Amino acid sequence: MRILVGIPAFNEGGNIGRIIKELEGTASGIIVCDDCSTDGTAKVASSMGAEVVRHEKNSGYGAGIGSIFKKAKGMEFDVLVTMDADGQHRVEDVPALVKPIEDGEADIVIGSRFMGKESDIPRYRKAGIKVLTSITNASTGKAITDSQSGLRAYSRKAVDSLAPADRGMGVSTEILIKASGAGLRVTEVPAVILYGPDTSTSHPVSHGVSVLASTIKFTSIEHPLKFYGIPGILLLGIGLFFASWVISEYAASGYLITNMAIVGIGAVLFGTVLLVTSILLYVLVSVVRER
Ligand SMILES: Nc1nc2c(ncn2[C@@H]2O[C@H](COP(=O)(O)OP(=O)(O)O)[C@@H](O)[C@H]2O)c(=O)[nH]1
Ligand SMILES: [Mg+2]
Repeated sequence: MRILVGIPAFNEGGNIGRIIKELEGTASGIIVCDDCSTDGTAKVASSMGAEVVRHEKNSGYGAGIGSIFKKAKGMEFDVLVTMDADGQHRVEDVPALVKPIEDGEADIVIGSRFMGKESDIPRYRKAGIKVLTSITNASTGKAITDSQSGLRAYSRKAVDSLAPADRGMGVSTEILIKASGAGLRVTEVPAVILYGPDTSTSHPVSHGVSVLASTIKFTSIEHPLKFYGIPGILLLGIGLFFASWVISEYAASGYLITNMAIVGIGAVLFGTVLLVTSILLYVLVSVVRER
């Protein structure tokens, strides 16, 4: 098994050297995506033999994962493992992470911090990750425990069939939504994720909001008919109900209930907009996919 390790890194000059050293004997190759660091991250990584992909300007974690996938596509490997550069992920968890792919049982393996192994997660982060994971599961129809873990293994097939586009932390969810659409098999293994003083670059609230926004975006692209069409039909039904009620009241008593009429017309209009959106988006996505 050739294990290629991809590490997105932003100002991790103090950590990256140790991680590359620890990967000796486990990784057959290492890609470090240096996202315009100012602290010599790239220098340390390339001096230690890692393949360095450099961004001209800071583009975000997701852009880093995207560049790692792009680079990996042209390289030889059996499994691509992604792990963070800040020391939160342990090299000793890698063998168990790649095993389901080695055994031909999965295309994507997530190292989950919620499967029994002790991770000392701050309570607000735990709550946030659980909410984001539930929303991801609602979108994919799967029962994953940790949709936000960056410690993952991807089969060659998964890397070849995915092109992550989200530039921020939403990329973890994006990949799971796209994987579900592409019929890739996703599984999880327990992993320990270490929390220390310098293990986060973004504020947890803005982090959560940005992941939520991209989850909505990618769900709507993946399932436009369900996402816009079902609410559209419901609103259209509600609107027609109110409209027919207003009309029959008017016929019976000659009195026009303006409030109800406004609600009815509003719901019909909004429902129609959603329905048209769902169909247009569905056609658009189908055309783009065929290309
Ligand atoms: N490419 C890239 N990587 C980043 C950026 N910000 C953070 N990272 C890396 O992504 C990983 C996870 O980031 P971190 O802020 O620790 O996320 P958290 O642990 O989920 O809060 C670390 O390896 C960081 O070095 C960025 O702007 N661009
Ligand atoms: Mg971190």
